[in-house]
Amino acid sequence: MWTLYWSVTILLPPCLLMALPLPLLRPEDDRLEFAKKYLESFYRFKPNSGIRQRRMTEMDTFQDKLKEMQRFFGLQETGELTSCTLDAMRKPRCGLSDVETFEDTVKWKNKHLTYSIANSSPAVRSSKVRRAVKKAWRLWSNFTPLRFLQRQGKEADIMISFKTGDHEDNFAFDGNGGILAHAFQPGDGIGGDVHFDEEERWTMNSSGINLFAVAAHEFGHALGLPHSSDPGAIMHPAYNFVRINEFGLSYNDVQSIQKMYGVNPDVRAMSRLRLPPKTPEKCDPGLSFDAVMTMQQEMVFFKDRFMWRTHPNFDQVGITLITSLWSAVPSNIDAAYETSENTILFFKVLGSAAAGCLAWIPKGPLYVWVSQRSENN
Ligand SMILES: [Ca+2]
Ligand SMILES: [Ca+2]
Ligand SMILES: [Zn+2]
Ligand SMILES: [Zn+2]
Repeated sequence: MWTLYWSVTILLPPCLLMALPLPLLRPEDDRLEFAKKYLESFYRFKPNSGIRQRRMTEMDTFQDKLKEMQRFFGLQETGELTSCTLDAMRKPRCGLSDVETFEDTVKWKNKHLTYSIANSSPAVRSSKVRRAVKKAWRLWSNFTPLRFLQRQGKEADIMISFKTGDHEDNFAFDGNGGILAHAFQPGDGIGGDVHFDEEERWTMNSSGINLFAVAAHEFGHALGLPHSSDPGAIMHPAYNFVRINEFGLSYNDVQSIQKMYGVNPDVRAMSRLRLPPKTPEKCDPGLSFDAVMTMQQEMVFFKDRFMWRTHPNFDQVGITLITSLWSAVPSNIDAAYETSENTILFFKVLGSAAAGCLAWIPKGPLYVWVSQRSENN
């Protein structure tokens, strides 16, 4: 089946080669099968199916690919299928590969691009889709000379649509969860087009899958950007939308898009924008931390919405979002502490703006967020 699909994709123009058919991830797959399919889909892992003698080689490659994935997601590069790794793999995400190289030259020649919204999903009204799409384009036009104009009908550079299952682009959707959307690099025809999985629970808030957040990411691909391993970037492949007031292009996104298209010539508009947040770097001599705690054998360092986890057995320290482990914990915490009952307390000084929490206890001048440490975290 894999070979058959290959024979189809090689007929496509080079800009579409990223749209390789993906093996569908299914919840009933066992852990190893699931991980193999994930790495096949997003890290170009090629299993040697059915050849027992090659099993060792396959597992070596599997381990290498697993490490590559772990590095990309800021996890400890164990090469083993830890529960953290599986959790990261099970997160809803973009359907494009994380190792696909995008050519800088594959970009739009025009600065004025047109888009058309072909349909809506049963979960959201079309007026809301229009609003989310417009807002997502604005994120990119704010920092670049690109301008986006909505058109009716099929005569547009970027066709936006909701699709289900196999929709004849070799890039089938997988129902609720898993892959949320995909997009094609700039070009003629299907180039630049954006497809959303119609079966997701699309919302305009943080209760399901936020359409604006996914659109913003996919539009980055439609403009020619690849995935970023920076967990703070919109171009990070995993869905991690939590708070709408913190959602915007990161420094990394802005740098990448301006490298391709230049800066917004409207200096006044640019000056009104908030500076895109930079993801902290662990070797920055000016770096300070919001909080530090021990968690079993690990030390966890917190800064803004990010954290680093150090383990005595691993030299490499990756950066991840705090919300990738504790979705309810806000940014810029003031202290964190693991109690003896496997409970972690997060403290934040009262008066700081924070929306949503798992359970908070007003305690004197502090809010305390309580989180249960799950097994193997
Ligand atoms: Ca899906
Ligand atoms: Ca197109
Ligand atoms: Zn993507
Ligand atoms: Zn598609």
